[in-house]
Amino acid sequence: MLDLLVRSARVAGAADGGSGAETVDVHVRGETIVAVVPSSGEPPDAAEVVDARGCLLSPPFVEPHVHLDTVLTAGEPRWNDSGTLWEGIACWAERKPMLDHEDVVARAGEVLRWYVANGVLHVRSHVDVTDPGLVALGALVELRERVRDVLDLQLVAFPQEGICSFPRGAELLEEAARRGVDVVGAIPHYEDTREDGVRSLEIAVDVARRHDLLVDVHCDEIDDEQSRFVEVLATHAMRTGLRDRVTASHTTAMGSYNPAYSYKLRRTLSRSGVNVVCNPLVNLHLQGRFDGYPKRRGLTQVKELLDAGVNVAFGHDDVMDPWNPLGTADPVLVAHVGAHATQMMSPAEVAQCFQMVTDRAARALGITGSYGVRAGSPANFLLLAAQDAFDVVRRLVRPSVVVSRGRIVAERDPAAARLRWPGRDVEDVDFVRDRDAAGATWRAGPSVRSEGDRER
Ligand code: 17E
Ligand code: FE2
Repeated sequence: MLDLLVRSARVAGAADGGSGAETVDVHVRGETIVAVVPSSGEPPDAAEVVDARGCLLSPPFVEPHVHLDTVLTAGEPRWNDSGTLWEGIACWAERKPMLDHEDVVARAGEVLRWYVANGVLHVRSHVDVTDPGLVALGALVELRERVRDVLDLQLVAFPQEGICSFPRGAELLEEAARRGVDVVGAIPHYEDTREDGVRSLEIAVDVARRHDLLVDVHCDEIDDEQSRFVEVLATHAMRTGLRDRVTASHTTAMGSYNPAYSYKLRRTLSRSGVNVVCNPLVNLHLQGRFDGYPKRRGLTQVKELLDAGVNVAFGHDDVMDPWNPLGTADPVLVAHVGAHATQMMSPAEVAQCFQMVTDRAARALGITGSYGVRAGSPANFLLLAAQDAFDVVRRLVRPSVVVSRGRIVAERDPAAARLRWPGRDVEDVDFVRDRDAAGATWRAGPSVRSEGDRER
């Protein structure tokens, strides 16, 4: 007897592109996938049965970069009128003294519920440690435990106002490492001098090595073509052997580097093994704010980095805070906007954008060992009423069913628009472009049946 049986799902990224008629069944016992088998044949009994009706089966979405301590504070105590990173940091510095434990737990907990509803089961959150009381850190360390039965939360000790340029910055970073963060951060482009920026990276890498932690640096998030700390970080990653345990986040100055230096830097990055995280929603909005026209896009070189063999992921960065007043914690929107913003628009590139909020983001977090839909893995997966990854990104398809640790933790009905064209019958419009007859089943979305339950 299984605890959960998923029938007739199509596998994302299968050889047929996830659009063929071959379907699989997923067998779940407890919190673990015990088998993934072709749908032909009589399935075992199960306490709960989901008929996927040909929906796409995918591992969960992964959020590689968000600031949970700042979510839902937009406008408190004032709005970021200029829209710059700098005014955002100033607004946050005014909000920070008002933080208390319950305030942070409530706001971050709310947004984590949004993430789960959107199919995200792995989150890396930065948390500002340039606070003598480390209030947000205490709250998020507690929340990490409270949510563990549904999602994995990684915490980054993020020195928002600098390591060398903030009073006792290095001590606070060390204290955060002792209190149990997973990752150490830095912000070299914000330090007062270039030398302080270089020194801050030495300090962060040293803390990470001594405490056996990962590294994720807000690196060169500025439109200054002379901000060149990524090469320093990548070289540390190479020489210390930390390699893919290191992530360079934002790296927006790469959008302003000249071609000769860009070429050199991409070579350094690909040799170093570091991951790069691009946050298209937020950096499209924050960067270029000091430009007239022509105005820079202010994003890192996503397409070129991928071509150079660098692992790149897409993050959301902010949800309703001083750096982004909008946001619903939605990785599908991030992939959709990311495709436009980085000109990743061929069919293969759009599918790659889906990878950047799933597999590639999992790689950046260093969780590939337990990530993926296969026998022996934790039973964490999604059903998407879509033809394939391209279709998810194009039509902004959100998961119909979210399974975490073998339990259904979120459901949603596939939305349909109803057209009442004069002189015609009323018809549903789902924006699907017909490619195969098999589409008819997945368009209806999955149906869920529990023992003693009626069909929904
Ligand atoms: N802090 C920072 O330095 N950069 C950002 N993009 C955010 C916070 C959101
Ligand atoms: Fe960030």
